[in-house]
Amino acid sequence: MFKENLFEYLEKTDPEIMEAVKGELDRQENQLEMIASENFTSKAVLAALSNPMQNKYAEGYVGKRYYGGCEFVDQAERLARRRVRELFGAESANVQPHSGTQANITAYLAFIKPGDKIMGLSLLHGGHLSHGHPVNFSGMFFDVVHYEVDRETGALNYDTLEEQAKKERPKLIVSGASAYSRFWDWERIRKICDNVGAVMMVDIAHIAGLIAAGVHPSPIPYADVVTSTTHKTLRGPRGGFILCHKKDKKSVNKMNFPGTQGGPFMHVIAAKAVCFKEAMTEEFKEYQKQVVANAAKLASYVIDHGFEIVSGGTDNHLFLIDLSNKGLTGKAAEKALETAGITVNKNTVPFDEQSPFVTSGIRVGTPALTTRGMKETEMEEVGALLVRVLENMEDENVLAEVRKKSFELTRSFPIYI
Ligand code: DSN
Repeated sequence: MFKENLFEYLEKTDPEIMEAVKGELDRQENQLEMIASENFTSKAVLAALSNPMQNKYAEGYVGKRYYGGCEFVDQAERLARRRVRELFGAESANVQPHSGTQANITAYLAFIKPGDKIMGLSLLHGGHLSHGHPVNFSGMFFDVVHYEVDRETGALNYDTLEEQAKKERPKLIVSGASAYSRFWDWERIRKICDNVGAVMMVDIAHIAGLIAAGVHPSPIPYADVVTSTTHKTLRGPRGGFILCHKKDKKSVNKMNFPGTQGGPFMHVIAAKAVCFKEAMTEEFKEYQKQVVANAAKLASYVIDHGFEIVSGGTDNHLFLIDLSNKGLTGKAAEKALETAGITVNKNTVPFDEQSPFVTSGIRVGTPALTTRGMKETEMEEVGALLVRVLENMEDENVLAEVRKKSFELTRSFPIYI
């Protein structure tokens, strides 16, 4: 299509930016990436992201745009919508949200009004900023009550949730999380929503890939509206989407555009279509099974070596290590691990006594390492490196030695090169 390779062209025209791009590529290739929300897309997704649809304005929807020349972007958006509906078994889909938070803005406002009461999992207990945190639009626009995990088990207690919902009578209950390692009981949440007359909204951003592959229960048969990102376990471009029933399609579409967004990113929508197609394959199902198996293996390794995991284990792609019993902070652990070539993020643990800038925990995820082809054997190696750093955080020689080993491990599992 292009006479020249796009990266070679960028190198010639803007070497300074190309230097940053190469640096990032090397970082991704050479470090053990364990941030639970990150992944490595296929080359097909990357190619779709740099396609000339990026130049096109296409406010509106397929067949009903406010601009001419939309024949081919319509073709891409039609494919993306059809594929994501089929992938999740949903009646209707909107693939225009620029991100998960944008999808959430649209979903709230399509179903409830500013000032209405919502209930969401507290950020400090694994929820998300856009589930009602005071510094976020969701906390500013709505009257928010948060639910929390159980102090004893570190998992949700649905009886407590039901009691709270009966007392608070929210208009909408949002479930889903960014740092929760257990299955969700969607059927029970549906019953709670029905009992109190609340809209059931589910944000599956973290677990979308697992749900698509059938390794996590799907909320689709129960929820009124489901939001997601496309770039976490689903392994697509950065972006969002919304699934809903046919009867709500009009209000969701209207709230997305013109309600909360302008022109859709048509190149990203093309890349989302590529991702949805990839997610329908057997290979993708096997990948997601391996993500979960790897997380379980790694979690049991760190538990066996004396570390505490919130809720005692994991059903999905991530887990939280609670470092408080070791007298360590998440902030210091994140830094030491990065020096040793392992990327994680500090994370609050439920009932954390440290501030969100310091934290008592780290969040560990396996989607990216699994994309590289790593399996249980490598998880033992990664677990050993992780534990060695956490037990010797002040020892620069140990950090250098682990850095060498993590680099060697990455060499056997290249991503793009
Ligand atoms: N930033 C994402 C995560 O890391 O989970 C959530 O938006």
